[in-house]
Amino acid sequence: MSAALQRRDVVKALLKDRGDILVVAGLGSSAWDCTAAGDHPLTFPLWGAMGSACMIGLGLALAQPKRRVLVVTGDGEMLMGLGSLATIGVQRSGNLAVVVLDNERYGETGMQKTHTAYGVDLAATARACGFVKARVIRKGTEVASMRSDVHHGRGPLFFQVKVRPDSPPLALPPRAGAHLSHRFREALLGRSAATE
Ligand SMILES: Cc1ncc(C[n+]2csc(CCOP(=O)(O)OP(=O)(O)O)c2C)c(N)n1
Repeated sequence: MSAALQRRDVVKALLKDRGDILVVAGLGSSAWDCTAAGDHPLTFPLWGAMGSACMIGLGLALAQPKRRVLVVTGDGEMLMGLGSLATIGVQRSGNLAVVVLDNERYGETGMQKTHTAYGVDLAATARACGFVKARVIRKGTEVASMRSDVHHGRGPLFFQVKVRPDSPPLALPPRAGAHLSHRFREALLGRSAATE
């Protein structure tokens, strides 16, 4: 395990000056990381639905082609929805980026090793599925160009960021699903459209 990056630093850098980008946060640690960077109405954190972060992101990207969409999720969550990479590759959504915070563990449930700890290469999988760029990020010096790609580059983009298997303090987003989806719709569509 050669991970040197700290997950909170990576997510904070990704979401700095985030503009109007739409963010889907995978369940557990990735959602806490996004909240620690600043709770935001245009962040939709999953409290469950393991394996569906990328598909929610793809749905948003297709429905909102003028907006950029970022999925921030864990390697366990990504592994559970691996087939979504093939669908994104087929759809070729230019406005979609996926960032996997790869601690090689199922952090929330006791730090059991995931398949990436045994060599499964998520970036290579994304590349084989047709993502236009798919890279493993290991160094702090690579984070700025990843951020630039996420905010400005043509997708679909995939970054597998090797992070330390640590557990920073909890930073919980609002819990109620109805509230989260309503505030997201209102921030995206405006008050009247959101209630239609
Ligand atoms: C379908 C389903 N299976 C199992 C769980 C239990 N669970 C919640 S979080 C989690 C681990 C998530 O691991 P990962 O995505 O790698 O996140 P991290 O290590 O960053 O916490 C698991 C297994 C769940 N919520 N849903």
